[in-house]
Amino acid sequence: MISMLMFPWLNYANSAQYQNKTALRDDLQGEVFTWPQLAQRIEQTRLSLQRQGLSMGQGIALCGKNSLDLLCFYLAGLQLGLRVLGINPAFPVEKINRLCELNDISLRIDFSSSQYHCRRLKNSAKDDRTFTLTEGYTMTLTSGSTGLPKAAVHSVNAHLANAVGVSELMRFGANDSWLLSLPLYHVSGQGILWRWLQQGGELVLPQADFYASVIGVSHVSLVPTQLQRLLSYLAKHPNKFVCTKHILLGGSQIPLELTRQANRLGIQCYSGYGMTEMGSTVFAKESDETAGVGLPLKGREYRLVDDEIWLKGAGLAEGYWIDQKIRTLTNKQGWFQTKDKGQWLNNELVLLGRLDNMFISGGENIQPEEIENIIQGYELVNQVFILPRDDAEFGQRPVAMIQFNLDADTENNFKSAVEKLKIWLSDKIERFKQPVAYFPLDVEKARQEGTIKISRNLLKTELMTLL
Ligand code: 4YB
Repeated sequence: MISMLMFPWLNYANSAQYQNKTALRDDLQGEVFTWPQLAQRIEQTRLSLQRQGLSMGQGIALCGKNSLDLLCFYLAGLQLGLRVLGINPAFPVEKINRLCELNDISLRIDFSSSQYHCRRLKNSAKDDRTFTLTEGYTMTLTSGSTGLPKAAVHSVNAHLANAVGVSELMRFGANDSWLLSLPLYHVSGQGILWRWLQQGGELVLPQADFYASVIGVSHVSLVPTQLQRLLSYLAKHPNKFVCTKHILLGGSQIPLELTRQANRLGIQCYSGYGMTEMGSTVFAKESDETAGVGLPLKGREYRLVDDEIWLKGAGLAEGYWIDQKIRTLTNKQGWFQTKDKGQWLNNELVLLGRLDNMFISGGENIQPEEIENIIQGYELVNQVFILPRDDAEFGQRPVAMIQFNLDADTENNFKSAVEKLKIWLSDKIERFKQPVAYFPLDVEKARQEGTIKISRNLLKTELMTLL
């Protein structure tokens, strides 16, 4: 029997203090729910899953963008002791089917904006296997660079433990609201949900005009490109009232210029570093004038071993789901090796890039993120990626894919911006690190629908067509 104490929404629904308190505001549908109303809705979903014959240890896949229905299935599934896997609905059907097979999913639920559709999957009919699990788990697909992503398996307690440190740093409490601004099939969306549940605050599902919702809550999580868009939105609507007090950033390098601009508007930004396997944020600080990510949050531990960041503590997954079992993701000493390169500088962690992005040019190591960070400092640059291009003499050489901040992004403008950038860059990094060619980057095209970051592998494929 699973202890009900694990599920905060049941506690709030039964507590006198929370009877009339808003738990959730769905700005898309224009609905508001108190804790008892929300708990009732989750209970109905739990009963419908139970009627479908699902029991402890079995898997369900939720395939859709964020919605109240999807959120209820996520929580009801956990309450029933199921494994709950989120899938990006923009994935090709073949990939979705394969992921359901590999993760032993018995029921797939597809969500559209107004309804959902349940589909029993083949393996479930003869599936009496009990997976010898004793509680519900979330399964979150990692953003593995090649092949099919693995699912990291988290217990409810791991998510709740992760939530504590972030809420503490960002002063998020029962009287605050956090926008569900990132997808629940990604760990960044789940991080928001567990902070909300852990603190008993208010969760807001955004309206169609996303940035109007962003400025209507106290707390928001954004990836850096979304912050950039928020700043353009605010520049276009200077008279709008901005409630937003705290913005958590993460997922990729956070340009200082962005956090400076937001801070000038009275919005406190937080520079965070996290990942799927650790249940979202691990390090974070109030953004300041240095590019680091501060100290580990409460309950997390780190080590730097040969420049690689090793982590453990609050939020660590139980393991990956492989061959019908949870298999550990830590090394022999009990640490998760991140493949992120880091340095301890002036009492904080500074991220230097992914170890697996490094390449060799004429015998010298090139870490693409080092070059990107320097180029990002040039005021006309919106976003830049450095990729290796094969070269007969050097093995590989760096080339840049770049998006400038140009009013009219014509070919001529691009060429002249590159010429100016080359002059600016010439005394900022070693010769062998300077890109040997520049190509325009179309951020919208490069971003796979529904993913929160741009995939370097897709950019490499795109680059091949440009060479
Ligand atoms: C970074 C990085 C950084 C990650 N600089 N590389 O709640 C949050 O923490 C949150 C808030 C806003 C936006 C995103 C988040 C996240 O959860 C992000 C978590 C994430 O990106 N997970 S991931 O598994 O998809 O990728 C993890 C990898 O991303 C890390 O191993 C790093 O390589 C990279 N990364 N934060 C530079 N600040």
